Amino acid sequence: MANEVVLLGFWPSPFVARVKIALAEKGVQYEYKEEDLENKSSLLLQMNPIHKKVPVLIHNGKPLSESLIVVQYIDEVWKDGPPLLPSDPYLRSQAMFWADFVDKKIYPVGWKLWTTKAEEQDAAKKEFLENTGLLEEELKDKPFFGGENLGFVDVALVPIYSWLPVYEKFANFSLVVERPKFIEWAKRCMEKESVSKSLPDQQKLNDFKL
Ligand code: GS8
Repeated sequence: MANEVVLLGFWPSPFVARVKIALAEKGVQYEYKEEDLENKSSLLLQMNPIHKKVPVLIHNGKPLSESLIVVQYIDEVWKDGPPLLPSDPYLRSQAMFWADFVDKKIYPVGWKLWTTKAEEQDAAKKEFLENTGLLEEELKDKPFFGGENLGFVDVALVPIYSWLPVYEKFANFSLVVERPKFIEWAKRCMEKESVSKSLPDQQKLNDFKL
């Protein structure tokens, strides 16, 4: 079966970056289409009529959305590449737990660091440090959340790295100082071409305005 793969994306999106990393890890060729979220294409509206958000992966004409679900699908379809999720059911459930934690407790709190002020921002900063601390504990002494290799949780989390200078600037703190292990892990991920080529440029994001 021919593999026709199209990705609808938006360059600053960490959720789109997840899908790009997974496709790069598996060596999948695809066509990338940048969306204007102020003026969504009819293709996006047709392919993701429920949420109308990117990323959307279109595989042989069939659409998939919600980045973690898309990454899981890529892992299951392109079995030849390195696995992202463990095959053991318990370890698999734990990877999904932590990816869900990242969705609920990291990105939304990061968003608040950028978009709120005063007490609300201080509370977000405290929460962000607590939650990245929990992730450091979960990482333990492993190089990656996936163990020796990049895994599902790494793919879910590492796009936050591009946004850190924005968070640090707006909320006035330093993660290198507060969470050195987290930064070391992110830099380790960035040494992989599948990651560095998929993440939005930090400087470009720093200049980006909502
Ligand atoms: C989130 C996607 C999302 O927020 C996922 O794929 O994991 N849970 C989803 N996409 C944003 C761009 S990134 O901030 C989006 O498409 N927004 C358009 C809109 O809200 O209209």
